[in-house]
Amino acid sequence: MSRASDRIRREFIEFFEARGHTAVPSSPLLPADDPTLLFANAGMNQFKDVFLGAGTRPYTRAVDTQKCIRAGGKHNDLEDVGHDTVHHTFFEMLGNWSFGDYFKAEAIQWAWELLTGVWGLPADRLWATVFAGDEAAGLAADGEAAGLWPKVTDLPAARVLRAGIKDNFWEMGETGPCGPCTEIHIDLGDGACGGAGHRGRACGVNVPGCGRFVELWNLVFIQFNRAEDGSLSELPDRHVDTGMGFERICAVLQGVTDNYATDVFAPLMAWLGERTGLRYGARTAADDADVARERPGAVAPSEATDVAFRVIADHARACAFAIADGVRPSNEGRGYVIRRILRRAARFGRTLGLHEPFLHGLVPVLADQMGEVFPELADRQELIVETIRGEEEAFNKTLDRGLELFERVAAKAQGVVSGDVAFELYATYGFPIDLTQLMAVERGLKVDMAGYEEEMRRHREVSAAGGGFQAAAVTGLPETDDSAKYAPAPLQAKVLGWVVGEAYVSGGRLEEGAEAAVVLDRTNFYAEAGGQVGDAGRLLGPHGTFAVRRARPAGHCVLHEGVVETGRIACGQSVTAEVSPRRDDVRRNHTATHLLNWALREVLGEGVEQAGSIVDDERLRFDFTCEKALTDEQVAEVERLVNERVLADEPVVAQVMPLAEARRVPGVRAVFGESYPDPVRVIRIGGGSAGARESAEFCGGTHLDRTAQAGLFKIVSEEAVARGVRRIAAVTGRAAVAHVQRLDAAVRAASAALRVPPEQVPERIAALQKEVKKLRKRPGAPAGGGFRPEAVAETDHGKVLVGQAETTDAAALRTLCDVQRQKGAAALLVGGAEGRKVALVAMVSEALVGEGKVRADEWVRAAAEAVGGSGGGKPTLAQAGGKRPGKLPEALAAGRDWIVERLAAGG
Ligand code: ALA
Repeated sequence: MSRASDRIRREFIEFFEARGHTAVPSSPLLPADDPTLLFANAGMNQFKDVFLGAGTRPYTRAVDTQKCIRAGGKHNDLEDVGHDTVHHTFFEMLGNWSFGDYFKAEAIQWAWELLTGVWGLPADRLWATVFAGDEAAGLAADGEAAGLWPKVTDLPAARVLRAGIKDNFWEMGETGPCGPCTEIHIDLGDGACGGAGHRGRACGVNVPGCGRFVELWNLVFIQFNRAEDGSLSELPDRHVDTGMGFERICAVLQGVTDNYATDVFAPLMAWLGERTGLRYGARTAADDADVARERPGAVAPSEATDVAFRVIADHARACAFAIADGVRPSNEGRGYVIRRILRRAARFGRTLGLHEPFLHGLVPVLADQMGEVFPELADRQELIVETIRGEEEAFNKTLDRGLELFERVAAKAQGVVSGDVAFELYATYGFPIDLTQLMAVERGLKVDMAGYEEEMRRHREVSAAGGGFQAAAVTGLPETDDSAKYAPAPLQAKVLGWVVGEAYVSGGRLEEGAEAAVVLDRTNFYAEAGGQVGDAGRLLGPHGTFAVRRARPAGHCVLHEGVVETGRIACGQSVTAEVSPRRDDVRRNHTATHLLNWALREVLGEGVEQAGSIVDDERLRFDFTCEKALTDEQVAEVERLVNERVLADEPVVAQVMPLAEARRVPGVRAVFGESYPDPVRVIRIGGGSAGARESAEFCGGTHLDRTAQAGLFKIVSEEAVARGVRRIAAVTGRAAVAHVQRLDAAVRAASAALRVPPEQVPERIAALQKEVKKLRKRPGAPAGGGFRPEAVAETDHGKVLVGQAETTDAAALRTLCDVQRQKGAAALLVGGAEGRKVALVAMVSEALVGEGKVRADEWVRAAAEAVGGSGGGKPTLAQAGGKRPGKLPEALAAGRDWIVERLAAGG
């Protein structure tokens, strides 16, 4: 009898639970605190610290199913997906672990028992492999495992094969825990590989491309750690780490050779089939004829449509699970992996005749199917749908034109697609390079990758140069010794030359008033990097001074941009380089940024990822992933936590250490996708201070010596910048004092005008508002005459407005919408509260709806949630009611955030 996948998963877990294992949940796909890893790629990731002896768990045996993505890094299956029937970017890995508890004998015996005893796989079709050793690497053969197989199972010694380091020595990545492994393979019989193996080769265990002998389960005996320099060291203990591809074991137990033909994929394939009129795996002549008869002009089933079915189903899962765990499509790091996968899926949609965004439609199917095992899918379904839809819509705008360009080029190409076409597809049409490569391969073409890289490099230089001096275009710049940049004491340096316009000049002099970017042999100025503004200051020469507005890098050269203030500056002169004390304000803000990053995680959880930051002398700005606006309480708590650590006057220590060691600092943060130098600089705040977790970040910036130097930390704003990304702006030190003084002055002025103590200002204003409302209601008062909505965004079609009105009469609210539309507004959200009633009306102009980003009905619903209501209507006009009049301001704020995010997304 064929076993359903849910049952297979459950039986695996229960089997090991019955043998003393604790069932643990999958870790998120975003590996917490492991900057060496792109995505979780094996069950053991979450236990890496235990293997390394750096962490412990309350149990010594564990079992789980782990969400994995292998689409980059050491383990990357992206290119194979779709073209065969056994690879996935996203998959589940079933695993059992021993942490210094049982070892090889039990691991082997139990695996055998589950496969043959519980699941009834025929013993005579199973094979095992063990590690044959590797002399060059100084690794001995695993004679122990070889001897155990025939002893603890009924597998004859003749079916225990030896294999080398590539197949039987498992490593998680370039570094980390590793060890020899023993694998279990199954012989699926002649038919599974067309009887002849792959490319004319005989079938066999570990023969690449052979579909007859399939690896089922990998039992790894973790004994070593691989260091950054490639060396292996023995771990303090010996552990077991096993991994079995869930989709593959489902295929075997369901009697199919195609993972995509199991019930794991069936709901997705069915949905796609319904949507396209095609059927997965139905490439028979009869089917072809049927489709052609029923749907003239329809795509006919073919090898290509089957590939497309597989790619889309796989990619939909990868995107949905990654987004559920906090990844947002972007142009960097993990976000770009997901964007690439999503765009590939969109393109394969065309193969099935899908021209409208469709991928998001698979999310509810998936959530329905797997939401019980992975509740995050069900809980975040709406966000996943919206994120995918936004991405699809954006790419859809350029996809067809890109495909046309490619077709035109491919038709004429002589074996190669040129680098500039690949670059144009990337830069103008949003085609990830791997997608272009894939399309080229399908046509028997290659992409000129060197040419593409060259275009890319040129483009980067031009855009990096940005405003100011076109430094990137300047050649012949000398290197600057910037080793004194963290010690801002005045420094003696020599003027080597300067950049004026696009030329580097290394002789002569600059007269008073001349603008230039001076180059010194050495400098104590911090050149703009990592979001931190470059230093300002002065260069004092024997015959004049040069005012430095800011220091910027140009490769290994530091440019001191500014103007000759007095006298003149000459090449070869010795000058005293003085950094402006402005740097102290920058340091305050930078250290506070690290504390903020730490506090956000304390308050919002580990899912918070840094999404950008800017630090200068006036303020700090920190972007991070978060689905919802922070509540006032959360903002206050973050502020309080940061100030606590300021008051604790903790030391801030900069440590330069080998990259491998730095990655092991507990809780260390790094921005993924960024490449870090080795050795790397780590900023650690408050290590060992009572109760507080250490903040540790890879960072090259300038920091305080102790946290108390930051002074007061005050959050100024919290807002949305893009879908799923929030921004906090904050001030410290002098700026914080000035900010508080401004607020204080405003409250005092209000208090004086209202003639009440400051604490009573809000109350007094509420009373006045009530009074005004009463007056307005008197006969003769103009209806809505005082309605002044706030402009919250500007679009090509006019302003987007949000405002509160003095009525809950829907007709009156609609009239307000009409009036604003006639005045040229593109959208208006208006709400009113009276007694126990709340009403909201949203209007979006036809033209803005046409852009596909916002609809009035969605808008009004997003707002109405806060007042405990819901509503509906048309894309251009919709209304909602609610039960909590006191929450109207919150509803309007939610409406504002919603539309600002929507308009910002997918651009
Ligand atoms: N960690 C081993 C693997 O991923 C079990 O194959």
